[in-house]
Amino acid sequence: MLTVFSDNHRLHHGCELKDGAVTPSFENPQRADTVLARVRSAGLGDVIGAQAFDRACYVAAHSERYVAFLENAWAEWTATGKTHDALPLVWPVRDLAIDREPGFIDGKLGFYAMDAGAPITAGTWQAVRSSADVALTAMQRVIDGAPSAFALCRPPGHHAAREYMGGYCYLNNAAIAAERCLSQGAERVAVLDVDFHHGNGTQNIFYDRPDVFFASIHGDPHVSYPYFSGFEHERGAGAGEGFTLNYPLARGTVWTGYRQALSDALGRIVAYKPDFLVVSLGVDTFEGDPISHFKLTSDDFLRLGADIAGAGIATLFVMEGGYMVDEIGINAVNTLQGFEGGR
Ligand code: SP5
Ligand code: ZN
Repeated sequence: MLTVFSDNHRLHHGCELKDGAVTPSFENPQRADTVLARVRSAGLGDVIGAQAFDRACYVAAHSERYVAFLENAWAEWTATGKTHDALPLVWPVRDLAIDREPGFIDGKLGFYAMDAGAPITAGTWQAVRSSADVALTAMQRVIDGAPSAFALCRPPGHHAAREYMGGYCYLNNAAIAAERCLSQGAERVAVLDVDFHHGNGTQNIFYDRPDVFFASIHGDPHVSYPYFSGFEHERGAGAGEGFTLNYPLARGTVWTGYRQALSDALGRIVAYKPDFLVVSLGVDTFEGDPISHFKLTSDDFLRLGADIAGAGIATLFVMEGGYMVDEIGINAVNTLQGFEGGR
């Protein structure tokens, strides 16, 4: 399987607000480098760089003003004299005004963020757009006829919605790839999100549409981040009703329980008859993950890949979360090799 990767990911490294303190982010450059090293040592296949895609490809999944915010945020932040990472500090919840974009960076950060886990740093925008370009480059290979490809994206994307960042995510790489399929002539695309955390951003972008089917298997938001989306009753709206599917699972879930949800989701995806499948591949479902609560083993990721292959759909894998740096490469590549063995 071909891997697409960009060194530009290293330009993004920052902090997060965690347990009441600003600390170095779990989402660090070592993650992608560890996965790349495993891709090479396991002999998964060729590794190529990303092509640059037009900004319009990002705006397909996000609003124009949000993309403009991401482009300009660091300049606006440093214009106030600061040199450290930018994080939001106030959010427009419930009855507060969401009908106008603030005119000052502090307000914009809260307006365009769901949490204080997505810092804006000097290199963030360049890394973020390269990450989207990695997804687009790999997606194009699949559109052009490859049975599968791996987009080794960093930063990840699935928490990023049409108009907000959060959870280490800025541009939604999986959603941007799905939009690319549609603009290149596909009629239907399915997104399967297997990251431990609910893919709220992807759900947000496609919630009212029938042309992208979204299924997510994740920690029950009653007790797991992102807390405010991913419940079973969220099934899409309007023309999109029935085209979003959520499988919230209990803390401590092991492969047998996980596989029941996976089989159901894959059955629904096959019935939808998509032209392409995009897998948001988070490996933070691993038993050793420091911020998540499922109990999959490294061998289970081989089974995950094989089950996905059973759907028989041309598939793009997009790297999302996974924070146990020692194992993240093994678990990601096991999924991809399990897929290849299961075809
Ligand atoms: C892409 C992705 O996986 N984003 C995840 C963002 C999660 N951010 C907040 C996690 C909070 C977990 N707190 C658990 C503390 C364990 N000591
Ligand atoms: Zn995650």
